[in-house]
Amino acid sequence: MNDEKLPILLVPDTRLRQKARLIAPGDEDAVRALAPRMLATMYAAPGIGLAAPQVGSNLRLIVLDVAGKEEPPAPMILVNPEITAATKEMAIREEGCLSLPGQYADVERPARIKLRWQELDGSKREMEAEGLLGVCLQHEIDHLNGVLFVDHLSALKRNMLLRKLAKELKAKTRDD
Ligand code: K2U
Ligand code: ZN
Repeated sequence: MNDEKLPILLVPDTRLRQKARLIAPGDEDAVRALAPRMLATMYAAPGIGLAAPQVGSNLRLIVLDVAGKEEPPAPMILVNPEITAATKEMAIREEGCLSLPGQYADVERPARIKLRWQELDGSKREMEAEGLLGVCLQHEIDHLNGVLFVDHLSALKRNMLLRKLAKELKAKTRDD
């Protein structure tokens, strides 16, 4: 029950463009019910990250697991994650998004970030992140602010990618 998968919203669903709200005292039960389901949804996609808005929740909650296939799973649940610092140095990596299936593009982001968040029990945590973890965290926190990876592309590239996605989703619904 608790780890029943959830449907992942696809662009252009407007709920992907809303700013999620801070998790506050009283949200504990909702978060404890949602987090395992987000992890189950992420692993089934498969993905290495997922943000609550992608499953229709406006809570500032993200889950991720960047452990490789050979390593044991290392799931993380981050409540109210916040980037507190970012290097001027940038890094480019090809990104995808479970809400824009089949679309990929190179995205430039700060190479290293400082992050703070809360655990489910409310304890405050801080860490530095770079590489795939750093990109995944920035990608997921973007989702909490209604920002998608295509927003970091030139207008030309963004429009090409969104047109291609719309065409593919239309063809898919026609085939279904
Ligand atoms: O938020 C999401 O849509 C899940 C994203 C997270 C992500 C995007 C780009 C770079 C890192 C993480 C992905 O769809 S998860 C799929 C994936 C798997 C391995 C490497 C990159 C992306
Ligand atoms: Zn995404």
